[in-house]
Amino acid sequence: MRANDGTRTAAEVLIDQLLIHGVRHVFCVPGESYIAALDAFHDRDIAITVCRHESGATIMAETCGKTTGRPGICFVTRGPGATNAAAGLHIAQQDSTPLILFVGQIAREMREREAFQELDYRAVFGSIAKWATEIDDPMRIPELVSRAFHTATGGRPGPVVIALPEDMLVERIAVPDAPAFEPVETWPGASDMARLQKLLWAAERPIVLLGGSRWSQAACATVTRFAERFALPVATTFRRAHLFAPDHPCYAGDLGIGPNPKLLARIRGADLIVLIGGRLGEQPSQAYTLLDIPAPRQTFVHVYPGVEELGRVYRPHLAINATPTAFAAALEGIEPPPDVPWRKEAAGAHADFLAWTDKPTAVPGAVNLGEIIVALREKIPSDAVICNGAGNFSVWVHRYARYRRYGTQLAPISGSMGYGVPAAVGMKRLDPKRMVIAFAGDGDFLMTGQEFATAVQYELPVIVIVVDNGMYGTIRMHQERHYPGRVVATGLRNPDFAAYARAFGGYGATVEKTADFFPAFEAARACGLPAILHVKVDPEALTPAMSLSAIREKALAQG
Ligand SMILES: Cc1ncc(C[n+]2csc(CCOP(=O)(O)OP(=O)(O)O)c2C)c(N)n1
Ligand SMILES: [Mg+2]
Repeated sequence: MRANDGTRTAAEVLIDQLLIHGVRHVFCVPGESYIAALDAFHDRDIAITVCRHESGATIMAETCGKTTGRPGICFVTRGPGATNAAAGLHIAQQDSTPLILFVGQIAREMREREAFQELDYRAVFGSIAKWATEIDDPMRIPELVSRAFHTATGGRPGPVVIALPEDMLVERIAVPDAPAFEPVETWPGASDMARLQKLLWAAERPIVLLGGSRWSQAACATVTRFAERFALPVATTFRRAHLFAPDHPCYAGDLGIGPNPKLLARIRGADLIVLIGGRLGEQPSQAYTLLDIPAPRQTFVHVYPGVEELGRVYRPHLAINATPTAFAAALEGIEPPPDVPWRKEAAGAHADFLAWTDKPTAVPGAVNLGEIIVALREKIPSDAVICNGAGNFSVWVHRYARYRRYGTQLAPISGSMGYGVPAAVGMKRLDPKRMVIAFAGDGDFLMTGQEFATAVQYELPVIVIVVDNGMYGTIRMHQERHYPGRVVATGLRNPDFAAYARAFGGYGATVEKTADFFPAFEAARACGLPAILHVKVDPEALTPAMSLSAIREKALAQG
């Protein structure tokens, strides 16, 4: 509140800037270092979600950024709060998600003495954040917060860190607010689009790859129209499957971990690749083996919102510095050749995708995760959000789940375990009407599973499916491949996850065979509580294609 003399505390000025920039949700773990900022939330119309760990809080904020395209906001305390938050910051960096992390900081007069929990945030987060700063002069809060919103969302989005000295936050100041920010769109030039049309007219086997952030429902719809008009096969890159409808006859599949070999062959055999929005990092590029570096054999068109990425690894024949949203709109202005020579390619690519994903493979044990996920397709609404963390269980999720709309997939491009539960909680907090499901491994779940308490606290009925194989399966798989039979530090002795759910005040059920899954799922859905379904899978079922023993035997046979 402004006093009669027109002053507010610096903390109030700060929170007013958030309101002006459109913030409606904030995620935090409280700390005495920013108690004045917490107080300023008291009379302001922003929903605060108090979390159990800063990694959960930053992941929830990251989810907010991923879903809305506007910075997710997180507040944590100095030192240990900030280092705990590093998990979410790194995800925001690798996933190109706008995020602003506010960190309480020691009082200005104590700096450089290594006061209690003192850290130099510029130094600590300098290589993770797009920008890390500290606000010394409260009069500059409107300027620096405005810059943070522009920096987090501009070009390739990412995280910004702002440290707030606690004595600065309580100063009283009279300062005008900044105007609301708008994310900056970068538009392709007319000559870019003319060159793209020319390349398409000269192509025989083109393919489109979609990835990255800065998309929207409208941009996805426009790219779909483009694919239809040009009869182009369209694949999505690692954990960005929600950018193109899986049932569409142009959809060629997911270029992630363990992709369809036919999709890889199709990309290798293409003569024109149009990559829109993505970076083609280590996972989609199959450890940088898919395209030649620096000069791909195929004609390579790269459309990307951040200019520094264009030519960083792959030298494009045509580089277009544009946001996917702006580029998609410009696609309406180009025309397909009179007779599309590759017309049959899209249908073939889609048939390959269906053959790869329609029916689950057989796996050892009484639970077939593939069968569960395939059956789930028809049981959940088309706008249901499917979240997951990292681990081999996610290979089934990415292969068999159907992400039917933009924004229905929340998964860490960074491969950060522990993502699924806080992502689901953050998403449900943002949009309580949507069904939100999280898949987690047994290892993955316990990295951030305590945020289940946050789901209970805010009455958010997410459904968490814990896929328990009693091990850090991915690492065991690598062990069996490289050091067959030599098992070190990958076994896990797990709790009863259903009882864990009940202890928190949620719903819990154990699933020991495939047929038991749906009754448990329906009961979870009906009870209206946050739920955990503890799905016990056979450790032999290590991948959809190969059992644990088969991986070991193959490695032993190869010597
Ligand atoms: C935060 C984090 N720590 C460690 C890893 C390395 N890592 C990748 S997958 C994995 C095992 C995952 O185990 P689990 O969640 O049980 O899934 P599973 O592979 O068994 O299906 C580990 C340890 C990681 N990706 N992220
Ligand atoms: Mg596991």
